[in-house]
Amino acid sequence: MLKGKISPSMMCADFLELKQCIRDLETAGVEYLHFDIMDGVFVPNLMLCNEIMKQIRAVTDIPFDVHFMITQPEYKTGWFDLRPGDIGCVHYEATPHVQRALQAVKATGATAAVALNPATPISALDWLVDDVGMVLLMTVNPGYAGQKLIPQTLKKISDTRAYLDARRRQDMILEVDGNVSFDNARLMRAAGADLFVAGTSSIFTKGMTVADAAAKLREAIK
Ligand code: S6P
Ligand code: MG
Repeated sequence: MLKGKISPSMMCADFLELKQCIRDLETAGVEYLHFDIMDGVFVPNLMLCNEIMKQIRAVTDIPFDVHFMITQPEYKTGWFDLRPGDIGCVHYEATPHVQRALQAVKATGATAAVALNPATPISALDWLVDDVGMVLLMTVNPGYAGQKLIPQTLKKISDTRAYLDARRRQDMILEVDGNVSFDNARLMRAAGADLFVAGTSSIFTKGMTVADAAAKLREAIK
């Protein structure tokens, strides 16, 4: 099993205190910064953009974990500053040309990854499993922070881990995104997840410092 890692969701950060937030996340030793890119078409919301990523890149060395919730990603991932060490993740449901979109991500040197919505079957990976270094399982329907876990996604995590093990892909990162609370993170870890998107349910919990929340999440995913 890979080490449990944390990828804080930057759309949940306090935008007015972003620089300090990044310092706090660095001190907490988070492994990635998760950027949600939403186009208002694939998901019913608009969020984050390349400009904010550029500004953040200038002040930190933490690698980026970019989650594209956009249609036709095969034409658009190239607009973003993806680099070796980063992860670029496109949705299986967003295009009939998901393989081409993964190639576009790979061309940047970043790890190519595919995301599955809660209702998308694991068999969607059948002809992609050799093309990706990470699978992202949505544990809520994409579009918003602050939603409740879709309970059957817990079984989907363990089924996906078994699916990957059967294909000797123990090296595949299995990321989970959506209501990764301290309690849910523990269950997700037990089910086989190893990269945890941390939003309003954990690292950005109101009334808690990032340091305390990160330590509590670390404990849950060890
Ligand atoms: C949702 C998006 C996520 C959220 C994150 C929020 O479409 O992909 O990355 O930002 O899940 O976390 P939480 O703890 O508020 O559910
Ligand atoms: Mg996300």
